[in-house]
Amino acid sequence: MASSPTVSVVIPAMNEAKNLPYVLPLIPTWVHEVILVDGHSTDGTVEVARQVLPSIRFVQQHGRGKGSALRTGFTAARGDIVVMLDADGSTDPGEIPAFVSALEAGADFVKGSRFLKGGGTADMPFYRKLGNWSFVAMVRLLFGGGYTDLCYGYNAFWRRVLPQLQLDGEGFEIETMMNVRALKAGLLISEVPSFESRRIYGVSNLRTFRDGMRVLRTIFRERIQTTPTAAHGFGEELDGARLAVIVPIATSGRIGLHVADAVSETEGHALRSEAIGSESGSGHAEAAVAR
Ligand SMILES: Nc1nc2c(ncn2[C@@H]2O[C@H](COP(=O)(O)OP(=O)(O)OP(=O)(O)O)[C@@H](O)[C@H]2O)c(=O)[nH]1
Ligand SMILES: [Mg+2]
Repeated sequence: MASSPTVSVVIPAMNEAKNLPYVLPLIPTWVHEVILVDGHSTDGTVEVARQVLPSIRFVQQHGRGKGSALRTGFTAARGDIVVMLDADGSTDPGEIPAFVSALEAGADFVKGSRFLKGGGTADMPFYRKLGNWSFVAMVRLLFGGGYTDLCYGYNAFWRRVLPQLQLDGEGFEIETMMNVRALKAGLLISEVPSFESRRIYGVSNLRTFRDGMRVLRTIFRERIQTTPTAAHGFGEELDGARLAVIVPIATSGRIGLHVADAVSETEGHALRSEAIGSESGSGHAEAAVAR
């Protein structure tokens, strides 16, 4: 029997000392390594993290911004699978098995969606929802794929696909860049429902207008630029971009995956699903692909 893939969890953190004690203990113990990318914190983030999770690895980010931090963490990661997690309590480590199962079920790249049935958010004022919805619509129009969410920091992927993403973003546009480049590279992408909680303590580092403009510029730049490492020629595959729709369900105490027609709460958009694998009951997963 093939051994289980190893999993690296990458956490960008800038002054999150008060939040980490609520986040780190929830990370499943089978995770191979947890990497905290410190953004020059001055509140004891590193000391608290070491106290709460002695096995944690630290890396000092190169450059500034969440994008730079994540890229530093990805370079340091050694696992087969990389999962991105926020340090502020917004993303639930309890959802990690759903992301990993979707990758094991055949996806190359898995993105959390707050707008799939079963997902949600308590951390998005109306104006941010409006911005995100506009960007989602733009990405659908320009790149296909049928995403239901875009500017959300809960993603996971096989580390082997990193070279195809060629990430170079520095700030909060990094998630948009990953999501769009995954489409451009012709990766098999899954969305899993995810719930975003409010950050527990502290204030957001995101500035809505400034960072919204960075996202907008990224979308347009990605439309104009070709990605040299794309698995398929840019343009020809965009309409047929493969989006898997996978909904986690509990199967006799284990996380399983169940094929479902996903309905975006935002637009009532139904994605056609078609089973590509079915080994539930053996602890494996099923995946559905909308083409
Ligand atoms: N290392 C590092 N981490 C960062 C940087 N900017 C943000 N982060 C971390 O990235 C994660 C997300 O950033 P937030 O400031 O919570 O942004 P947000 O989630 O869009 O905003 P809220 O919804 O208000 O929480 C958190 O864990 C931050 O600590 C940075 O420049 N360096
Ligand atoms: Mg946050």
